[in-house]
Amino acid sequence: TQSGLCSHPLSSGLTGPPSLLQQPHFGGEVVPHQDSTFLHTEPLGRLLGLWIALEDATLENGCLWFIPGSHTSGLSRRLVRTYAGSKLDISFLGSEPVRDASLFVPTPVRRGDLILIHGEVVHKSDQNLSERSRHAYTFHLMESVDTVWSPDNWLQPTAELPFVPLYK
Ligand SMILES: O=C(O)CCC(=O)C(=O)O
Repeated sequence: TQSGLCSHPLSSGLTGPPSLLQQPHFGGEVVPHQDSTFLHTEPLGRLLGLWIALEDATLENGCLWFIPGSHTSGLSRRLVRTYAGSKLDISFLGSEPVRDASLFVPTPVRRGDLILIHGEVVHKSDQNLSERSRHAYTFHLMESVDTVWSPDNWLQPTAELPFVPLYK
């Protein structure tokens, strides 16, 4: 098998570092989502997120929350490229259902811990209202054998920024 590396939809831009910061007091929440909404593959099930805590992530400073088993319920929506004439834009196909808040299970971790995120599992993080920052480093792997990286994904590999094969 072969895996490829791609950057993260929630990172600070196409070329920005895939580091996620929840700043103290006003770190923004990350609303419930599935990563395959942003990084779609055909078939699904080929995407794995790696989320490495650079600082302790707690209930107070914005740890991740997951709905157990939600990776088996399909994909709610997709973010796709759209064109108005030659102008490139993005829009959602489908919509994120309102999720029962009681289904989410918190995943507090210590600095250095790694969380593996299935591409279809529903997850979120709450606003950081604490005194402590919460840095994480995240990126995604795709199993590339017999997988199509959807051509209408917002993120496309280029000659300058290709997806890096990890092994052959
Ligand atoms: O770090 C966060 O607060 C959210 C991260 C996330 O949703 C992701 O890595 O898919």
